[in-house]
Amino acid sequence: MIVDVVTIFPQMIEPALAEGVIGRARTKGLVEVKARDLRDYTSDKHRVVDDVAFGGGPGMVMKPEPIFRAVEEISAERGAPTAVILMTPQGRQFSHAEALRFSRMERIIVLCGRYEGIDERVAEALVTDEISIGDYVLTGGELPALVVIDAVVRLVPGVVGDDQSVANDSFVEGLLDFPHYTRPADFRGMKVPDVLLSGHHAEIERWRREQQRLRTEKRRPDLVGRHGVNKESKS
Ligand code: JAH
Repeated sequence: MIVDVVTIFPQMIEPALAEGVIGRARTKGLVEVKARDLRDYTSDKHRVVDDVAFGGGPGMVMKPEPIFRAVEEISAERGAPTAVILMTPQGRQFSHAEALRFSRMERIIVLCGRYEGIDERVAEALVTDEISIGDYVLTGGELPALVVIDAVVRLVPGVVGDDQSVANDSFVEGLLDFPHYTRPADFRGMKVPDVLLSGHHAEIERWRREQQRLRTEKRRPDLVGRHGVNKESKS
């Protein structure tokens, strides 16, 4: 998979994706991530990427020309992308299902905005998916882009070593995860539940599933009954 990220702050993207599971996936050649400086696609001496808003009002708007040129040049270099994703609070909410869909694509381009907004013609003519990561406003699309890329790339086959752990992700099953414990069995008087020390695998599985149900009901009632897997089926 190839991910091209268009941003005026490539240094926010590159180092964040050099570590851990995603960093290893890149060195293994499972995925290529390249941060592209939007200013490299300007044609004026001052490499200007923004301008005043038609109709007035505070704040600057990102100019369409550099963004169009960036997407066109990247497409010419790589081949046409399957998705051109714009990070914006106006987008639909990102989800595990959406991550899975993007993870099956050969090439994606992620556009990061800054300022008060992006010229609407970018969304109209260039963008296939407008994506939000939640109902809050940030100072730009770079952090949301990192969130999306992390969630997508870990679903590319081979990136996460144990595909059992991907299959068991909360939100795949539609349930929150169960509580985890490691040694010591007694930490400052706080005991690990006996069942986990029992060695009874069937009982442990039953306990974990029950914990998942209780947690999901209590913390995320909105998830209950959404995926179908979480009610009666599967124990
Ligand atoms: C803010 C451009 N849903 C999170 C999110 C995504 C993008 C932005 N903010 C929040 C943003 C300013 C300029 C994008």
